[in-house]
Parts: sequence; C-alpha cells; structure tokens
Amino acid sequence: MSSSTPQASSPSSAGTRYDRVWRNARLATLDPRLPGLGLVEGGAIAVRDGRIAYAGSEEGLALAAGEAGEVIDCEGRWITPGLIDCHTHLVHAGNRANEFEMRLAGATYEEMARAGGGIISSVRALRAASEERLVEESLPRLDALIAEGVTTVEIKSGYGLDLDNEAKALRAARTLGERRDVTVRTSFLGAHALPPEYKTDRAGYLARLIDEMLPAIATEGLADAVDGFCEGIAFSPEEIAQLFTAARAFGLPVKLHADQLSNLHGAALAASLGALSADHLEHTDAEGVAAMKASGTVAVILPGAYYFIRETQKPPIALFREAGVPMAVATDCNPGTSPLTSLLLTMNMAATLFGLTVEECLAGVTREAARALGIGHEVGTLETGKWADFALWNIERPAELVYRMGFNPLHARIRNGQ
Ligand code: DI6
Ligand code: FE
Repeated sequence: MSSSTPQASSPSSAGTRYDRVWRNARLATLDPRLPGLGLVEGGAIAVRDGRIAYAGSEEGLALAAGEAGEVIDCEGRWITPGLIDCHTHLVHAGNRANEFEMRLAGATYEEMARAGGGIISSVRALRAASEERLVEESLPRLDALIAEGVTTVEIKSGYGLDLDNEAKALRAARTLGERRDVTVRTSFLGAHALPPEYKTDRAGYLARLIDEMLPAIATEGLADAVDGFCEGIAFSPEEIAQLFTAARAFGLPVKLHADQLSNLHGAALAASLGALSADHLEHTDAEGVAAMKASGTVAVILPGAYYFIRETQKPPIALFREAGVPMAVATDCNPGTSPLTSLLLTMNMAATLFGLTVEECLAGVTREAARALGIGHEVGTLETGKWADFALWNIERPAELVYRMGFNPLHARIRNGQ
C-alpha cells in the first residue's frame, strides 16, 4: 500500500492496472448485497476507463507500487455514489413568484391552474424563449444541483405542449448535458396540461400527442422516457393509458405523475403499464402499492411539492416500506410547485415531513433513483463495472447529509473517474 501522502504519476505510465485509486476512505457503497448503506471502513475505489474496477476494503485491493496512474488519499472522508435527481422540470423559462404571492394571499394551486395560470403561464414563457435562452436560464439550476454532488439528472419537457416547443425543451436539456459534466436523462411530458389552443378539444390534443408529437420525438431520439400527469386538472387514466401504450410501441419506457392531488388510481395504472416509476403518490392507496410491488415500479417521493403547496395528505410511506416497494427521492424542480434545487435539502424534507430513514433517503437519491430511470445497472451504487460517479464529503457520518438544512459539505465530485 502506498504511503498516506498523496502521490501522483502519469496516468499513461506503462503497465498501470488502474487509472486512478482513491484510498483511505469510508464508503457508503449502497451495494444491495450488503445491509443498510453498504458501509466499508478503510475503503478504496479503483477506476479504469471511467468505470469502477474495484470498490471495497483497502486490504482487498492490495495495490502494488506503480499499479495506479494516480493515488488519491481521501484522509478518511466519506464517499457515496454520485447523487441522482430522478425527477425535475428544470428546463423552464421565467418563474412564478407572482403566483406564490397570490397563494400566500389565499388562492390554491388548483384554482390558479383552472384560471389559466399555473402550468400554462410557464408554457407561454417557454414558447417565447429561444432554445439558447432556455439553456442559459436553466444552467444556474443545474449548477446548483451539481454543486451538491449530483452526477445524473432527469429533465422533463412539458412546458412546450406542441411539437416544436417540446422538441426545443428536450434539445435544451440535451445541451445542458453537453455544457456540464453531468449525465442528463430526458422525459417527454407532452401530457402535462392541455395547451390553450386545444382548450375545448381534448381528443384533438391527445390525437396530436400520439400521432404527431410522440413519433417525431421518439424518431429523433430526444426522449429517454415518456411521462404524463394523471390528474383532474390534467389527463385521465384512459388518456394516459392510450399515450403510454403508444410510447411502449416505440420502445420507450414510461413513468407517471400519479395520485398527487387526488386518487385517480394512477399508481396502479402506471404499474399495469410496466412503468419504471410512479411519482408523487400522496393519495395512493394499498391497492396501488400492491400493484407497484408486483410490477417493480419505483415510488418517487417528492417532498418539495408537498411542502411548497402545503399539502396535508402524505404518501403512504409505511405501506411502501412494508411491501418492499423501492423509494426514490427527488426535487421535482419546477417553477410552480417546487422551485427547489437542493437534493440535500430534499432528503431532509423526506425525513422530516414523511419519516424516511437516513438509509432510505440516501438510497433514494442514489440506487433507487437510478432504478427509477432504468439505469440501475450503470450508476447509483459503488460497484465494480458501474460508471465511476461518486461524491466525497466532509462529514463524520452519513446522517449529516440528511440532517443539515442549507449547508453543503461536498469535498469533491467525480464523474466517469475524473
Ligand atoms: N406536478 C407538479 O407538481 C408539477 N407538474 C406536475 O405534473 C407542477 C408543474 C407546474 O406547476 O409548473
Ligand atoms: Fe413533476
């Protein structure tokens, strides 16, 4: 084993087995074969070609001199998988602070949505913005997530609601992934709201979604998944079922905003269509939970929206826990119901508001978030073969990541081993 002082030599030196090794670390691997957080004291991670070649005890690595291009002494710091925000609408234009003020004066979210505010006001703003402007407005939000150790982020469309503007938003999301060192996964959320021009023609918009927008977006490879908002103020279970059946025919996985404001049995619907995840779930009942368990659908818990619109109905966490439904935790970053760009604070909310444990919170922003995006085989844990995405923290114990509010103890963020 090398000495405890950092040493570095050329990563290209001949005969090296690893490009880089992080040693003298405490690992929260989130390896599902280990109990709890999958802790390894006195741990090391070795990386080759951007992927984890070894994660475990230093003794197990038994590194010989010259075997690693670079050895980094972590000085006992904690390492977790890179954080994953698996549900965001972070590509949007403008903000809705005005509506926030109206709600403080007594209006409800649903009242404003029905009065033409809400999502539709963000649709007007996004349609008026150029693609480059959208990228520029969204970058600070992405940077805020990255600054806390996020290495993968999901970004939805849903404020365009016609082909050109939905495609513009999805391209902007892809561009964000090129401008920053982060993995972006996109979801097509054309079924977010009825656009103003179809206000009196639901069937017309649904036909357009299925026959025009979805095929074009799928063919251009702009979306990694298809999402929908199943709600009284949005789309019915029957409409969502039609759209998702079409999405599956294009080979696209589906995920659903389900049971957020009322119980339309969206969770059960999502499960019946093999959804990767059902999200929000405040009003989901025991049948919905059982259906999700049977289909392996991840429950994405979004405490930011619950908090911000002062919901009182909590998602059935105890039922998910009993049934063994995996729970992810995400910001839902959006201008209307969750203007939140801190995944650390989101974990605190999930614990404080919904009673998630520290282990559930941390698994929820790593392993289970990866699963909710269908990329659990690539990221989300510190396991051999996965991308070397991880975060080093200045903390004494993992609970600190959940406990603090508005403090960022990130020491370093590694993506693809860099
Ligand atoms: N549920 C939400 O909380 C957001 N979208 C959704 O389907 C709200 C989006 C907005 O108000 O702009
Ligand atoms: Fe959302």
